[in-house]
Amino acid sequence: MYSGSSSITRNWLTSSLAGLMISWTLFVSPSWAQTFVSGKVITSDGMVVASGAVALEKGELHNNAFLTGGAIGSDGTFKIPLPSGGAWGLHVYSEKYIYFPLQIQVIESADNDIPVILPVDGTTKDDPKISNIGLKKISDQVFQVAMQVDDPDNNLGPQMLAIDTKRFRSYRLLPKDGDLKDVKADFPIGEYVSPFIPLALDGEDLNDWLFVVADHQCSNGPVYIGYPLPSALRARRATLNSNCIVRRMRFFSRVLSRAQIVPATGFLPN
Ligand SMILES: [Ca+2]
Repeated sequence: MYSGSSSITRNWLTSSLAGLMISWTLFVSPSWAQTFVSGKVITSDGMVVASGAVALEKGELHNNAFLTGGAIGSDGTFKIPLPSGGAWGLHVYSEKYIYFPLQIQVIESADNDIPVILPVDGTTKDDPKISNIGLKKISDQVFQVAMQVDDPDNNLGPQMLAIDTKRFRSYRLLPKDGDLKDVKADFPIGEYVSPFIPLALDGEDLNDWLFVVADHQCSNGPVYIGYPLPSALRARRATLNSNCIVRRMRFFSRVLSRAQIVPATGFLPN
Protein backbone atom coordinates (compact mmCIF):
# COMPACT_ATOMS: atom_id res chain seq x y z
CA MET A 1 0.00 0.00 0.00
CA TYR A 2 2.73 2.33 1.01
CA SER A 3 4.84 1.70 -2.09
CA GLY A 4 1.74 1.88 -4.37
CA SER A 5 0.78 5.23 -2.92
CA SER A 6 4.37 6.40 -3.30
CA SER A 7 4.39 5.29 -6.93
CA ILE A 8 1.13 7.15 -7.62
CA THR A 9 2.57 10.24 -5.94
CA ARG A 10 5.75 9.92 -7.99
CA ASN A 11 3.77 9.53 -11.23
CA TRP A 12 1.65 12.55 -10.32
CA LEU A 13 4.78 14.58 -9.58
CA THR A 14 6.44 13.47 -12.82
CA SER A 15 3.44 14.36 -14.95
CA SER A 16 2.96 17.65 -13.10
CA LEU A 17 6.60 18.56 -13.58
CA ALA A 18 6.40 17.64 -17.26
CA GLY A 19 3.32 19.84 -17.56
CA LEU A 20 5.10 22.69 -15.84
CA MET A 21 8.09 22.34 -18.16
CA ILE A 22 5.84 22.44 -21.22
CA SER A 23 4.04 25.52 -19.87
CA TRP A 24 7.37 27.15 -19.00
CA THR A 25 8.69 26.42 -22.48
CA LEU A 26 5.57 27.90 -24.07
CA PHE A 27 5.74 31.05 -21.98
CA VAL A 28 9.49 31.55 -21.98
CA SER A 29 10.27 30.66 -25.59
CA PRO A 30 9.34 34.07 -27.04
CA SER A 31 12.08 35.80 -25.04
CA TRP A 32 14.59 33.22 -26.27
CA ALA A 33 13.65 34.20 -29.80
CA GLN A 34 14.62 37.85 -29.39
CA THR A 35 17.62 38.89 -31.45
CA PHE A 36 20.14 41.24 -29.82
CA VAL A 37 23.36 42.99 -30.67
CA SER A 38 25.38 43.76 -27.58
CA GLY A 39 28.91 44.66 -26.65
CA LYS A 40 31.32 46.52 -24.45
CA VAL A 41 33.00 49.62 -25.84
CA ILE A 42 36.63 50.14 -24.91
CA THR A 43 39.10 52.63 -26.32
CA SER A 44 42.48 52.22 -27.93
CA ASP A 45 44.01 53.96 -24.89
CA GLY A 46 42.58 51.33 -22.57
CA MET A 47 39.56 53.16 -21.18
CA VAL A 48 35.97 51.97 -20.88
CA VAL A 49 33.66 54.35 -22.72
CA ALA A 50 31.23 55.83 -20.19
CA SER A 51 28.73 57.42 -22.57
CA GLY A 52 27.81 57.49 -26.21
CA ALA A 53 25.40 56.22 -28.83
CA VAL A 54 24.92 53.17 -31.02
CA ALA A 55 22.94 53.11 -34.27
CA LEU A 56 22.28 50.26 -36.68
CA GLU A 57 21.38 50.24 -40.37
CA LYS A 58 19.36 47.34 -41.75
CA GLY A 59 21.38 45.67 -44.49
CA GLU A 60 24.59 46.92 -45.99
CA LEU A 61 26.90 49.22 -44.05
CA HIS A 62 26.58 52.88 -45.16
CA ASN A 63 23.24 52.33 -46.90
CA ASN A 64 21.80 54.84 -44.38
CA ALA A 65 18.73 52.69 -43.65
CA PHE A 66 19.01 53.51 -39.95
CA LEU A 67 16.44 51.63 -37.95
CA THR A 68 17.57 50.72 -34.43
CA GLY A 69 19.89 52.16 -31.81
CA GLY A 70 20.52 52.82 -28.16
CA ALA A 71 22.78 54.30 -25.53
CA ILE A 72 26.12 53.14 -24.20
CA GLY A 73 25.78 52.73 -20.44
CA SER A 74 28.15 54.08 -17.82
CA ASP A 75 29.82 50.64 -17.73
CA GLY A 76 30.55 50.85 -21.47
CA THR A 77 27.99 48.25 -22.49
CA PHE A 78 25.07 48.33 -24.89
CA LYS A 79 22.36 45.81 -25.74
CA ILE A 80 19.96 46.51 -28.58
CA PRO A 81 17.06 44.31 -29.72
CA LEU A 82 16.77 43.83 -33.48
CA PRO A 83 13.66 42.84 -35.45
CA SER A 84 15.62 40.29 -37.49
CA GLY A 85 19.02 38.71 -38.08
CA GLY A 86 21.16 38.94 -41.20
CA ALA A 87 23.24 41.87 -42.42
CA TRP A 88 23.33 45.04 -40.33
CA GLY A 89 25.63 48.07 -40.26
CA LEU A 90 26.80 48.91 -36.73
CA HIS A 91 27.90 52.45 -35.79
CA VAL A 92 29.28 53.41 -32.36
CA TYR A 93 29.89 57.03 -31.33
CA SER A 94 31.51 58.60 -28.29
CA GLU A 95 32.95 62.07 -27.90
CA LYS A 96 36.74 62.37 -28.37
CA TYR A 97 36.92 59.02 -30.20
CA ILE A 98 36.78 58.21 -33.90
CA TYR A 99 33.49 56.58 -34.63
CA PHE A 100 33.26 52.90 -35.41
CA PRO A 101 31.42 51.56 -38.50
CA LEU A 102 31.26 47.79 -38.96
CA GLN A 103 29.37 45.41 -41.21
CA ILE A 104 28.00 42.60 -39.05
CA GLN A 105 26.11 39.36 -39.72
CA VAL A 106 23.56 38.92 -36.96
CA ILE A 107 22.43 35.46 -35.90
CA GLU A 108 18.66 35.39 -35.46
CA SER A 109 17.24 34.57 -31.99
CA ALA A 110 20.65 35.02 -30.33
CA ASP A 111 22.55 37.66 -28.39
CA ASN A 112 25.31 38.69 -30.80
CA ASP A 113 28.29 39.99 -28.84
CA ILE A 114 30.38 42.45 -30.87
CA PRO A 115 33.65 43.76 -29.40
CA VAL A 116 34.13 47.48 -30.10
CA ILE A 117 37.40 49.39 -29.78
CA LEU A 118 37.26 53.12 -30.51
CA PRO A 119 40.49 54.85 -31.66
CA VAL A 120 41.37 58.10 -29.93
CA ASP A 121 40.51 61.17 -32.02
CA GLY A 122 43.67 63.28 -31.82
CA THR A 123 41.97 66.56 -32.63
CA THR A 124 38.54 67.95 -31.95
CA LYS A 125 39.04 71.00 -34.20
CA ASP A 126 37.46 69.25 -37.19
CA ASP A 127 34.51 67.78 -35.27
CA PRO A 128 30.96 68.51 -36.44
CA LYS A 129 28.71 70.28 -33.99
CA ILE A 130 24.98 70.27 -33.28
CA SER A 131 22.96 73.21 -32.02
CA ASN A 132 19.33 74.36 -31.81
CA ILE A 133 17.83 70.91 -31.44
CA GLY A 134 14.08 71.40 -31.73
CA LEU A 135 11.30 68.89 -31.16
CA LYS A 136 8.25 70.09 -33.05
CA LYS A 137 4.78 68.75 -32.40
CA ILE A 138 3.12 67.95 -35.74
CA SER A 139 -0.06 66.43 -34.26
CA ASP A 140 -1.09 64.71 -31.03
CA GLN A 141 0.66 61.50 -32.08
CA VAL A 142 3.44 62.79 -34.33
CA PHE A 143 6.51 64.95 -33.85
CA GLN A 144 9.62 65.92 -35.80
CA VAL A 145 13.22 66.66 -34.83
CA ALA A 146 15.15 69.56 -36.37
CA MET A 147 18.71 70.66 -35.61
CA GLN A 148 21.49 72.87 -36.89
CA VAL A 149 24.67 71.09 -37.97
CA ASP A 150 28.01 72.87 -38.40
CA ASP A 151 31.45 71.60 -39.29
CA PRO A 152 34.73 73.57 -39.21
CA ASP A 153 36.28 71.82 -42.24
CA ASN A 154 33.08 71.24 -44.19
CA ASN A 155 33.28 67.49 -44.76
CA LEU A 156 29.99 66.33 -43.25
CA GLY A 157 28.76 62.85 -44.09
CA PRO A 158 25.17 61.61 -44.30
CA GLN A 159 24.92 60.53 -40.65
CA MET A 160 22.75 63.02 -38.76
CA LEU A 161 20.95 60.88 -36.23
CA ALA A 162 18.29 61.07 -33.56
CA ILE A 163 18.19 57.96 -31.36
CA ASP A 164 15.24 56.94 -29.20
CA THR A 165 17.06 54.93 -26.53
CA LYS A 166 13.85 53.84 -24.81
CA ARG A 167 12.34 52.19 -27.89
CA PHE A 168 15.69 51.34 -29.50
CA ARG A 169 14.99 53.30 -32.70
CA SER A 170 17.22 55.51 -34.80
CA TYR A 171 16.16 58.13 -37.32
CA ARG A 172 18.33 59.78 -39.97
CA LEU A 173 17.81 63.53 -40.43
CA LEU A 174 18.01 64.99 -43.94
CA PRO A 175 19.09 68.43 -45.13
CA LYS A 176 16.07 70.73 -44.92
CA ASP A 177 16.25 71.35 -48.67
CA GLY A 178 16.36 67.63 -49.50
CA ASP A 179 18.73 64.67 -49.41
CA LEU A 180 21.87 64.48 -51.57
CA LYS A 181 21.91 61.78 -54.23
CA ASP A 182 25.62 61.12 -53.69
CA VAL A 183 26.13 60.06 -50.08
CA LYS A 184 29.89 60.40 -50.55
CA ALA A 185 29.52 64.12 -51.28
CA ASP A 186 30.12 66.66 -48.52
CA PHE A 187 26.77 67.31 -46.89
CA PRO A 188 25.75 70.94 -46.34
CA ILE A 189 26.11 72.91 -43.15
CA GLY A 190 22.66 74.03 -42.00
CA GLU A 191 19.33 72.75 -40.76
CA TYR A 192 18.44 69.05 -40.80
CA VAL A 193 15.02 67.50 -40.22
CA SER A 194 13.88 64.02 -39.22
CA PRO A 195 11.06 62.05 -40.78
CA PHE A 196 7.73 62.35 -38.97
CA ILE A 197 8.11 60.28 -35.82
CA PRO A 198 4.86 58.52 -34.81
CA LEU A 199 4.99 59.41 -31.11
CA ALA A 200 3.23 61.92 -28.88
CA LEU A 201 5.67 64.69 -27.93
CA ASP A 202 3.56 65.54 -24.87
CA GLY A 203 4.83 63.36 -22.08
CA GLU A 204 7.89 62.19 -24.01
CA ASP A 205 10.89 62.03 -21.68
CA LEU A 206 13.67 63.89 -23.45
CA ASN A 207 16.23 61.99 -21.38
CA ASP A 208 15.47 59.08 -23.70
CA TRP A 209 16.82 60.82 -26.83
CA LEU A 210 20.38 61.18 -28.13
CA PHE A 211 21.62 63.20 -31.10
CA VAL A 212 24.89 62.69 -32.97
CA VAL A 213 26.42 63.59 -36.34
CA ALA A 214 29.57 62.39 -38.09
CA ASP A 215 31.74 63.57 -40.98
CA HIS A 216 33.47 61.67 -43.79
CA GLN A 217 36.63 61.34 -41.68
CA CYS A 218 34.73 59.42 -38.96
CA SER A 219 34.84 62.41 -36.62
CA ASN A 220 31.85 62.99 -34.40
CA GLY A 221 31.47 65.73 -31.86
CA PRO A 222 29.65 65.43 -28.54
CA VAL A 223 26.67 63.11 -28.28
CA TYR A 224 23.83 65.45 -27.38
CA ILE A 225 20.81 64.88 -25.19
CA GLY A 226 17.43 66.30 -26.04
CA TYR A 227 16.85 69.07 -23.57
CA PRO A 228 18.24 72.50 -22.79
CA LEU A 229 21.36 72.96 -20.76
CA PRO A 230 20.62 76.04 -18.61
CA SER A 231 23.39 78.61 -18.73
CA ALA A 232 24.09 78.46 -14.98
CA LEU A 233 24.57 74.71 -15.24
CA ARG A 234 26.65 75.04 -18.40
CA ALA A 235 29.10 77.26 -16.54
CA ARG A 236 29.50 74.68 -13.80
CA ARG A 237 29.58 71.58 -15.92
CA ALA A 238 33.34 71.18 -15.75
CA THR A 239 33.10 70.56 -12.03
CA LEU A 240 30.30 68.03 -12.19
CA ASN A 241 30.48 64.40 -13.15
CA SER A 242 28.16 63.09 -15.84
CA ASN A 243 25.82 61.29 -13.44
CA CYS A 244 25.32 64.50 -11.56
CA ILE A 245 24.52 66.38 -14.77
CA VAL A 246 22.07 63.69 -15.87
CA ARG A 247 20.23 63.88 -12.53
CA ARG A 248 19.95 67.66 -12.82
CA MET A 249 18.82 67.38 -16.43
CA ARG A 250 15.97 65.07 -15.50
CA PHE A 251 14.55 67.86 -13.41
CA PHE A 252 14.71 70.38 -16.24
CA SER A 253 13.30 67.97 -18.78
CA ARG A 254 10.27 67.32 -16.58
CA VAL A 255 9.66 71.05 -16.47
CA LEU A 256 10.04 71.40 -20.23
CA SER A 257 8.43 68.18 -21.42
CA ARG A 258 5.16 69.91 -22.27
CA ALA A 259 6.82 72.42 -24.59
CA GLN A 260 5.94 72.02 -28.25
CA ILE A 261 9.32 73.19 -29.50
CA VAL A 262 12.31 72.71 -27.27
CA PRO A 263 15.61 74.38 -28.20
CA ALA A 264 18.46 72.37 -26.78
CA THR A 265 22.18 72.72 -26.40
CA GLY A 266 22.75 69.81 -24.05
CA PHE A 267 25.52 67.28 -24.25
CA LEU A 268 26.71 64.09 -22.65
CA PRO A 269 30.29 64.45 -21.47
CA ASN A 270 32.57 61.46 -21.40
CA1 LIG B 1 34.77 67.69 -40.01
